[in-house]
Formats: sequence, C-alpha cells, structure tokens
Amino acid sequence: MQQEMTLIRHIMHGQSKHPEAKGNFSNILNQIALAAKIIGSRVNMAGITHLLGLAGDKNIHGESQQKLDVFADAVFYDVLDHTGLIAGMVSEEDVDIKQIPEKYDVGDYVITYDPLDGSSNIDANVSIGTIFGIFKRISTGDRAIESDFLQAGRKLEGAGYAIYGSSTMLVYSAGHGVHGFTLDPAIGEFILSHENIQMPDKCKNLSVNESNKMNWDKWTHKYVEDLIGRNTETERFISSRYIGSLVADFHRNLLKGGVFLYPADKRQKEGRLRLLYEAQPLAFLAEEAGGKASDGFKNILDIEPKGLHQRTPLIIGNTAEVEMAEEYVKKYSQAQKEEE
Ligand code: P6P
Repeated sequence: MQQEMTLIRHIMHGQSKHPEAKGNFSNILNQIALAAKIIGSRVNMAGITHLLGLAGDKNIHGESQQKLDVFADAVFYDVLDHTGLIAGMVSEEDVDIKQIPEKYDVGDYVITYDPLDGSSNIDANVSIGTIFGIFKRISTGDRAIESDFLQAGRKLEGAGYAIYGSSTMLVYSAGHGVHGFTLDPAIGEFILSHENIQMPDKCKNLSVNESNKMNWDKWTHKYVEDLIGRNTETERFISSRYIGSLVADFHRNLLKGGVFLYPADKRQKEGRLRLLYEAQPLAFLAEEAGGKASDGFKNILDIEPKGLHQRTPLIIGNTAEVEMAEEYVKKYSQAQKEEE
C-alpha cells in the first residue's frame, strides 16, 4: 500500500534536512494543523451549531466580529499557548500582544495570525481561511515585545494558511517550497495533495474589487484596463475572479495563475489589508512558489513594519504582473501628482 504522506511525516522529513533543528518548528506546525481541524469542523457546521452571525463586539479595526472570528481566535491561541514554544502572538482580533499565561514556559517563536480571514462571507458559505506567520523572537525577556513582531517578512521562519472550502486544506512553507495538504475527515489527517506548488506562468485571473473604481489612482485604472485589454473578441486570456475572501482568491491564483490587488485609493489611503498577518505570510508563500508581492513601490517582504496592525496596499501573484503594477505606479503616480 502506498504510504500516505501525512503533514506530520512531511514536516519531520523537512526537519531531517536540518540536523540542528530541535523539532520546535515542526511541533508548532503540528499544533496549527490541529487548530485548522477544529476551526474547519466548526466552520463546516456553523449553520447548525448557532456559530453563525455577529458576536456583538467589534475588533480593533471597528469591524463587527463574527462568532466564528472569536471562536477561531481562541482556538488558535489555545493550541499554542501551553507548548513552551511561543513567546507571544499577534492576532487581528486583539489590539495588544497576546502573552503566554505565566503558568506556561515561554519559547523562542512568535506568531502572527488572522484567525478567520474573509469572515464577512461566513453566513454565505463562501470559502474563508486562517493565515499565519512564524518568526524567531528577537527579545530575550520573559514575554514577547513589539519588536519581536515588527520584523520584515524576509525574516519569517515559515508561513501558511488553512482554507475552509469544498475541502479543508493546509498550505505552508518553511522556506523549502510551498506544500498543500488536504484533510481526510475519515482519518482526521492532512494528506499531501499539492507538493511543491509553483505558480503557473500565465496570469489567468485578475482579482480586484471594481466597486472601488471611483476612488482608484490613475495607475490602477490603466493597469486593470490594460490587463483586460489582453483579451480579444475571440479569445479570453484573463478573467475577472474576485471572491472577497483573500485566502480563497490567493489560493486560486496560486494554483491557476493570477494577480490579486487591493491598492491604496482615495478612501483607503493605506490600503485595506494588514501587513503582519495577511500580506507578509502570503507574500512569503507567493515568492516560494515563484510569484511576488508588492505594495506598488517595494517588495512586501522588504517592508519594515511600524505597527502591529498597520495596513498596506497589496499586489500579489504572477511576478510579471506584479512588476507591471510597480512600473504603472512609477509611470502614472508622477503624472497624477502634477495634475493634482
Ligand atoms: P472588500 C475580508 O474582510 C478581507 O479582509 C479580505 O479577505 C478580502 O480580500 C477583503 O477584505 C475584501 O474587501 O472591500 O473587497 O470587501
């Protein structure tokens, strides 16, 4: 019988390439996989377990929290806080660093995570996901401090996401390729289904919320127009695909080729998406898969964060189309400034 490559086996195999590894990173990934199973099982049953709807509070960004947001946030923290591997965590759902309870040991890693990205889609049964990044801490005290989290994405030890869709998948990279695992609910194991994912060369999908058009900068208008302009009366080379759930849009573009953009505009001058627990982890994966991510001016992985919850414009996907966006920003921003 062909031995199934489970996530645990794959991680241990990856770890065996690093004799110095103490297995701590592997243990963190295993715990994140446990969180993905628990969250995924509740997402799939949300309609019947009264976990749908609003939790009645707002998160630090003033966005209404869904019950599942709060649940996912707690699950992700609970599977990691007692492991002795983590010094602290930053979540979209909490303004401050989530420290480790005093009764537990503090470890060498810090985690950034968006417990349930796309949660506004939960009630419509649209795919949503959990995004995470793993850094080595910088500080040495008995608790994590801001500087542990305000690291450029290039310093990530690993990153990934779970996507709760027609199947529950875990996609991660520890810097040696991007690998996707599909949950077999019958045995409760993540099985390797997408080894060493490489983004296809052709940019087949354009993911942007065109309802923001009236607030776009000049470069964004031209960029979208020229991408769609690749199509002819007889052939469609690029299609518009926008789910409004970053993990789902990214996952599709990672597998099929495409570019996702949520640019800065007149209404959202810093962009909408968060640098630490949305853009950085996905940029890490994109680059490992042969793609790229930019804020229009520089690679997302080179940005030195200034705040735990800072937003960033995001263009992510096929390298050629991301670099095309950077050229358009350069070319049209100057012209726009002169017009203003
Ligand atoms: P808009 C979901 O709330 C989210 O953070 C991302 O998952 C998604 O890409 C984006 O916001 C959608 O924003 O303005 O298009 O609804």
